[in-house]
Amino acid sequence: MFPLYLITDPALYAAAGAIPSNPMRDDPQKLLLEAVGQAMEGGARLIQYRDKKSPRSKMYETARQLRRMTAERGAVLIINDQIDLASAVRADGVHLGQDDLPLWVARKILGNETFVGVSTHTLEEAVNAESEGADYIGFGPIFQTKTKEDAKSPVGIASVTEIKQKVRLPVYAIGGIQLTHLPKMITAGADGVAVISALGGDIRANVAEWLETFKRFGKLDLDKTEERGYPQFTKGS
Ligand code: TZP
Ligand code: MG
Repeated sequence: MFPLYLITDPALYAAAGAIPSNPMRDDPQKLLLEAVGQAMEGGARLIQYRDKKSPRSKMYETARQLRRMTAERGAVLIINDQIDLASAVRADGVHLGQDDLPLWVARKILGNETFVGVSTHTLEEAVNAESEGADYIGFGPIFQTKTKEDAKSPVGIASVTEIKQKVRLPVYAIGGIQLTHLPKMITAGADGVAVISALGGDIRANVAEWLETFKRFGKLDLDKTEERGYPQFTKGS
């Protein structure tokens, strides 16, 4: 799977929203779509739509737009929490927390061709996610994060290695991750990182820089990826 997993929390586009002359300033949905557009221009191809506050009717419209934009770029769209929304917009996947509907329900509704990811905080949760048939896990928070209100205590980088010794699923490290952490994250065994705030600001340039770093560490062959039309997104690869 693609090593950079971008999540659309407001912390991603806070900088754009703070510019008084920005005409989109008071419209979070527009800021979000603009941010994702810039991210994809920078090379992002794995996007999670995460929105904890908007009414579901608004979310549906935003998710539809994201589906259109991601499809145009051959990017993967994952919907956070909401299985029905993922189904409604034909997203590529859904991401479930420990308190969301059980994984088997997502499978029943979305089928086997749709990605189902699970947030995990412990080895036990990671092992369970694998045995229940998850396609990947998010694991963290690795470091302290201000982005998630109810974030649990940081687990540290070493726990990524522990998880990778016991679980074969792709592991996305999440929580407080900065560009400078990438080499250590990769060495620890993370298959990728899920990031919000550290990609904010000049999102296009930041994404491009993160991807270059992945490339340098052998985690992404941008040329080949482009040529092959992102085959790593097929399930089971
Ligand atoms: N889940 C665990 S930590 C986190 C989520 C959604 C927030 C990650 O955001 P940031 O800004 O990259 O720390
Ligand atoms: Mg969740």
